[in-house]
Amino acid sequence: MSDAVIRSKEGRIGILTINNPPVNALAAAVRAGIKEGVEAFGQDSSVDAIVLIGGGRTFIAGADIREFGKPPSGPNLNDVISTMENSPKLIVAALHGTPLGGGLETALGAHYRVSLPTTRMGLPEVHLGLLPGAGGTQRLPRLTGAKYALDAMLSGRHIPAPEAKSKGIVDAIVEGDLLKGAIAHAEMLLAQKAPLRRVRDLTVNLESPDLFAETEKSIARKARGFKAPWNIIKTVQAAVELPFDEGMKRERELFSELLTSSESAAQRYYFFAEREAAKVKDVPADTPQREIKTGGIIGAGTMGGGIAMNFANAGVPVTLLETSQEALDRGLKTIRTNYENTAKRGGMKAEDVEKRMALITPTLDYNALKDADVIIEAVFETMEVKEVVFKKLDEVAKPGAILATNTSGLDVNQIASYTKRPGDVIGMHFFSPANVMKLLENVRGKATEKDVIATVMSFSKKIGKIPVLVGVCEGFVGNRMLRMRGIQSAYMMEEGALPQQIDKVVYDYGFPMGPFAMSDLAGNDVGWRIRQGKNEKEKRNVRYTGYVADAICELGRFGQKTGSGYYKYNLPDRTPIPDPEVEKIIEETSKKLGITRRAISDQEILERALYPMVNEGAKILEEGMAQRSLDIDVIWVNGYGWPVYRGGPMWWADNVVGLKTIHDALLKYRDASGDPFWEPAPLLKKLVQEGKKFSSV
Ligand code: TC6
Repeated sequence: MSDAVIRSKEGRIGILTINNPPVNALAAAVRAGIKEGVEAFGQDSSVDAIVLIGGGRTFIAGADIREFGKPPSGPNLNDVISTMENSPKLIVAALHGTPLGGGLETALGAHYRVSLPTTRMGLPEVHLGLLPGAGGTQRLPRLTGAKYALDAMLSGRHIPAPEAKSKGIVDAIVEGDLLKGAIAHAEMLLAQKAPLRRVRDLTVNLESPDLFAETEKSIARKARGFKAPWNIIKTVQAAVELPFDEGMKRERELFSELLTSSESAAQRYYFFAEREAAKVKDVPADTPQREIKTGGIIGAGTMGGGIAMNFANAGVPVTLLETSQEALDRGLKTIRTNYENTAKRGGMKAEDVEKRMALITPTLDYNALKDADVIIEAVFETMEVKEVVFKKLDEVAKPGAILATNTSGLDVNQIASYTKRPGDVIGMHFFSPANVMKLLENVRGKATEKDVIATVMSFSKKIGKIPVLVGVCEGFVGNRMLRMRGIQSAYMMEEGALPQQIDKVVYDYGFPMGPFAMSDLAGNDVGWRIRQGKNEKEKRNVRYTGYVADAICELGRFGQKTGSGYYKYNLPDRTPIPDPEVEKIIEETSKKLGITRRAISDQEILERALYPMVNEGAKILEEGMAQRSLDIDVIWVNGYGWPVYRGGPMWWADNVVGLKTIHDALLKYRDASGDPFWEPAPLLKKLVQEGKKFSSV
């Protein structure tokens, strides 16, 4: 008997308690323990029924994701579940915490299920590029009908217990002690001589004959590039059309197809990458943290307002400072409108709008920040302004307060030097819109104290962000790499490609949009104004990428907001429409630069757009600006829409393209152009020579 599943008895009820912290994942020992336990109690004449329950914080939260792709060992989960379903003793699964994936599938193998009111269950395999491969696709539709099951599996969402009860996924909700409740439920069923109800014996209700065609149509956009959603639809179709055992066979085939796909490998990698990114190598998990009970934000513009919403959403009171009443009123009005719109869409309760607004205290007085535990500056992006703000903060903030800058590009060390407490200063680079975007690049300065880092990383999670720690360098990690794509996109346009061709290649790769559509969305005037600030000498010193962009801006084509940019727009429709006028501007620019335009293949576009980003990622890694290659991937997937089924730039380079291919392509472009831009990063060269991957660094 293994320790992973503990057997005990309470009267005539046999109890199997799963004991595999932290989340009772279905490791081989757990599978074996359940199977053996069910068999043993099955033959034990002193046992009339069995309760299966999780020890610790949750019932089984799924298969052990780390075991996927490794040679199988121990009984397979389907055997375990069949053993339960065919047990001569009645089995009740007692669910608390998050019974997910294989966990819920195991519970569906029990004859009955009870849960706590707080339990949240689901089949989230779709997020790992998989489908529920232990009968979930066949059993859930038998309990809930095809339509509901399909939605649950395609969304992967966590279903709250009351909803699960109303759909027949659980039979009863018990208050108080779950084990006691489950035992009482089992005894009641025994007293009623309730049948051993096997979910496999139920029939599936198909609500509409068009369900599958309609579902395929409705997910087409969101599921673009992913494999799992399409296979999930096929499995539910099999549940409707085939007998149970054949449906199970079909599920297995479609599951195996996903398990061996690079999409699922990428998504499984990413699951752990996101969790790993929150950990800092030289800041141990037990580093004491500073307490954050209240916050302060300087600047009620788009950024500051969005950041304030994060605090309020997490229930942390925050003081919002502006320099004029007008700006303050404007900022608060935007926040209120955002909340009201969310409430209208059903994203929050109407009464919560006031509750959240009440957590935000507006002020024009720096002294109002004196009690704040963390203060985030989100003011205009010039060093002069930051200097004034941080000197002032140094005067008013209480000792030990964390002083953060939301700068997206200025030197955090210099900002810290304006205070007498540089150890308390850190960068918190939110992405716009800050109330929506999950990524948070936390920027560690030379002097930033470890407890400040530990506090900010965990506070980031508290306010719903996915934090990644980066170092001080121009553009930090995300924007520094993005620049590489921007440079090559501009050159390719001058050499012969049109915005729509480049955008299509990037979109087809899996990004939500290409670089030019993105620029039109963000506003082309932002970069233009920065370029105008540079003098001619500066322009000549760097390789200038703004010739077409400048010409476009000079015509007032600032992007979507002006109805035209690299594309035309028939507002309010935001679909980009290729514009012959832009084509003319581009052709004239090429002529002026003495470039003979040529056809550029889609493959060249892809390589020139993405390989330089990987090369820059290598430099970032080598300089220690990111801790690990996975941190870079998390930044790109969360902040810039790199398709998660490609794992992020570094995983894609490591596992799909191969570092040698990228290295050789960089040399090819370097030799063809004579441009040192293409020189492979020393780390990339070294890894290629040693036959290693970025993930080994
Ligand atoms: C499946 O079941 C397929 C079946 C088909 C069979 C043929 N495996 O997220 P947290 C670790 S697919 C291994 O920080 P939370 C996690 O890495 C699976 N490890 O905590 C972390 O480790 P660390 C379907 C796992 O409270 C620690 O546990 N199931 C697994 O915020 C704590 O995790 C899922 O997709 C796992 N399955 O959230 C569920 N799960 O401390 C995936 C977690 O060393 N899991 N770990 O960093 C989750 O959604 C969440 O972890 C949670 C807990 C809601 C269970």
